[in-house]
Amino acid sequence: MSGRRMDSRFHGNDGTKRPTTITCVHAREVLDSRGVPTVEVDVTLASGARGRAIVPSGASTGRHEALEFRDGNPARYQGKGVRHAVRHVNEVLGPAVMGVDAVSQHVVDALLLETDGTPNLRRLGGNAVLGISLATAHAAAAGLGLPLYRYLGGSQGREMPVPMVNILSGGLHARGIVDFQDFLLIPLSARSFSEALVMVRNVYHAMGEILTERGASTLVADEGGLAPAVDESDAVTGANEAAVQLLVQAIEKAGYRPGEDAAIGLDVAATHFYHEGEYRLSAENRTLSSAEMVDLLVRWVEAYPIISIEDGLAEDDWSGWQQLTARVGGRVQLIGDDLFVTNTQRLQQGIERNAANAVLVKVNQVGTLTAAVATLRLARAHGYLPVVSARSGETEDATIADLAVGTNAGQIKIGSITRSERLAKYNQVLRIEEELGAQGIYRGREVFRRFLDAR
Ligand code: 2PG
Ligand code: MG
Repeated sequence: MSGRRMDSRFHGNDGTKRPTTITCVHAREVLDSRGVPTVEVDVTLASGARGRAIVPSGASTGRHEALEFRDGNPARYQGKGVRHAVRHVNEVLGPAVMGVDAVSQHVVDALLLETDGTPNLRRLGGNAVLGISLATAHAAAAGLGLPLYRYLGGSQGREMPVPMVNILSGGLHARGIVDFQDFLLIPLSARSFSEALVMVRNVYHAMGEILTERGASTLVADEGGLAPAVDESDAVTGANEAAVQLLVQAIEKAGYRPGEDAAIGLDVAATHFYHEGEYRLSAENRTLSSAEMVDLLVRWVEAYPIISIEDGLAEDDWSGWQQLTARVGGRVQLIGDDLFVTNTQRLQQGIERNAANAVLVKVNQVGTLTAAVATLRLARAHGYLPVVSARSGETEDATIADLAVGTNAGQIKIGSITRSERLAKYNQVLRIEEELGAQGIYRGREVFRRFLDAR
């Protein structure tokens, strides 16, 4: 081991064993909500305190994300095993952080990045790196006897996020019935997180009734959203717009005023139907240019109570993003997911080019907690709104609930309100809400004030 590494390892530390010194790092292969292997890591400290984290996994991934290391052996989990990533934790990355003080998250994360040595973590795997990074934070919090949100945010971290919740699912999460991926409910009039969940549940239930009345399926997709075959004949312009109309109906049926009590968010996830410079809407059998895609979204913003659009354009269609931002960025939250991949450099490019005005924060896109928080801070410093997000492949790990509260992110996107890998996070926010009581805050519609005032 190099002298330089020894220095950075004990940075801010006298080299002696503290109660919060990392003494054991152990990974294993477990399964996620799609039955796909993923990495679970346990980090143990000198005091015996332990932290555990399980790494999530996306389906609609961005090209610029940290690499997820998969075994590639077709005889086992169709090549998706993570035994190599587990070995990288147990034999390479774990030893690299052994003896480091777990409360020095940035030191641990810097060592992990340095040990991998590649920009997108392709050598040892973003999944291996992230497992240690998150488990270290859990261990440090446990070692100090603090809840994770408090460890991450101190006494200032106390804002319950507004949930944006998947009601209807399409795209890669629902086998392509509609092209757009998420049709989300954003409760505006709720006064607390728990009240917001009541609204979500009422709308979800109303949607189920509408679909049942129509004889449509109420089966759910990867994130628990309803995934009916939308009847194209219902809509002026096709299946994707029909889904938006259905969501407006469900809001009304639940007794809420669309745009007042609850608004609509979309995750178009456009990267996944962008081929050779064109947007292919296969559910509608048509192809749009970038300018036509922008026109479609602008028209929808005018016709429907949509206040948030994620990945309305593809990950490298910068000029499309700039056009959309120029036209509706004052009125609508425009979130870069595949566009920014939680990466400060990509976000910096977006800031310089006036592309988007919000960023999705997904820890596994970037590989370390430190890097994800840096992106969140950069966003905030430039007036971009951060939205902490789960992946479509999830587990019982609820780290993002604490992350959202601890960083006062203001918004969280977890999927729908069914399926326990989603509820693990919602329920954790409910626990934190209870624990903080009167100290907790919930801004509700205030989060979207600048967009709502401009409409
Ligand atoms: C997204 C996420 C979560 P995935 O696109 O925002 O909805 O999906 O994890 O498949 O990238
Ligand atoms: Mg997305």
